[in-house]
Amino acid sequence: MALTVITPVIALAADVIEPPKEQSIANWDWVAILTWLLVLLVILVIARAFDIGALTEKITGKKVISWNNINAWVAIIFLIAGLAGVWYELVYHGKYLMLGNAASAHGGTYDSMFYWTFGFTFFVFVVTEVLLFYFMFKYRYNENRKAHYYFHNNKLEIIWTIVPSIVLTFLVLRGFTTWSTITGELDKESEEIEVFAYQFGWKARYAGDDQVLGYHNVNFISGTNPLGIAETNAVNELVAELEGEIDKLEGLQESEGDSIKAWSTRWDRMKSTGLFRTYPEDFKTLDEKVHDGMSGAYGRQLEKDIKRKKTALRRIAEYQKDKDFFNGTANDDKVTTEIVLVKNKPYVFKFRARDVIHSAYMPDFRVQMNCVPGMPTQFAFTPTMTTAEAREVKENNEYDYYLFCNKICGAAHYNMKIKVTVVESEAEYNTWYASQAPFVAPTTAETSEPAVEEVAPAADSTQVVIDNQVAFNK
Ligand SMILES: [Cu+2]
Repeated sequence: MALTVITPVIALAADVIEPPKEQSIANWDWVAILTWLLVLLVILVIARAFDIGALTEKITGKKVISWNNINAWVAIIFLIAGLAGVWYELVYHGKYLMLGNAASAHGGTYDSMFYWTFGFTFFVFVVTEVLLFYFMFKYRYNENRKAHYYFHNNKLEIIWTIVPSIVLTFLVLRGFTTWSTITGELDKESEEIEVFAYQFGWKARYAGDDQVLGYHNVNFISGTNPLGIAETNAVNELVAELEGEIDKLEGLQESEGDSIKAWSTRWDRMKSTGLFRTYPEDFKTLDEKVHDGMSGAYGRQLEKDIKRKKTALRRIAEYQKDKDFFNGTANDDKVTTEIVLVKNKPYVFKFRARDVIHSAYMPDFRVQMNCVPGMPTQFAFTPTMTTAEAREVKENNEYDYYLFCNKICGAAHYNMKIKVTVVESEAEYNTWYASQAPFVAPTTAETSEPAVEEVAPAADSTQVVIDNQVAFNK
């Protein structure tokens, strides 16, 4: 009886976790449907039996249904059904809980810690559940038995305080030592890779031939320099851009009165000619402009924007004074949209975030670290399994390692990932690495002859633009 109920319930639970493929009537699972109908029938028969029992009680005045016994047996059925559900979940969905073979040097210790914790808690879970339901069954109401009032027992108190304390101390100490080993002393050979999180994506930065990651600052972030790298040209470009924007905003500020007057005139015209009915959207926008202009909100916004941009300029200027900050180490850095690692080589990932807290999560390597704006974090590890080996183990030719975001950081959080590839040899890595462009293209002196010719006309045309600009300004 119990199994008839459990099987469809478990099947349903499995469907919720793994929705079945679309079905047509032809491939409906008739066995499942019949099982459900049978369950329904059994429930109806039981309900009917209770009705009859209640009626008999009424007529004869004798007790027919013992609710205490029924509740006691329901407890046992619940226990069996629950444990069967746990067993089913472990067998059929356990693979979603387990992460598969660890692909990093520290992964084994990490996993063993997980198994110990899971083993202990699972054992306690089963024992307490069995006792809970068994006692419900055994000590159900019995009119021939008097309840025993049991107030306190020091021995029991001591046992159930000390035993969990010892177990928890063991688990916590083990966690602490493991974490200390994983995050402890850095391998001197470790290669640094910066991982930059933003809504919604990741970028990686390799240190370049000089093996040194250049400085960075949040104030340097621009369209062409998303990581805010301290590189002279990029920052100068940003300064010019900001100055241009300030000029434009100040221009708008100067003509503020004229603008408001022009908007009002247009507003009046649209209203009087009835055009506001033909173009309701345009009129709505215009109406808002007039409103903001009259109330002073427009002027205040301009002032605020100018102030913000000037603050940015001032901050950048502070950093520009520090020559060491722009020491050129950033020039050969490579910003990539993929991470490539060499097997058995130690790495240290330096995490940064631009906007909100993200979390870098590489399940295969058993790595997770928060990426906090303004607070650099790091995680060092050594990959021990190449992507090709992982594909073999998982029997999946398309399997890839990924670094995911594991902190719900906004609407497109689910899509925030960057591919991580582990290659066997340094040579394979070098091929990929050479294909990635450095932040600053090598100067003409470093490149071959034809490149110089290509660059030359560009310089001329820039000069033409500047000449025109000068002529225009005159
Ligand atoms: Cu995120």
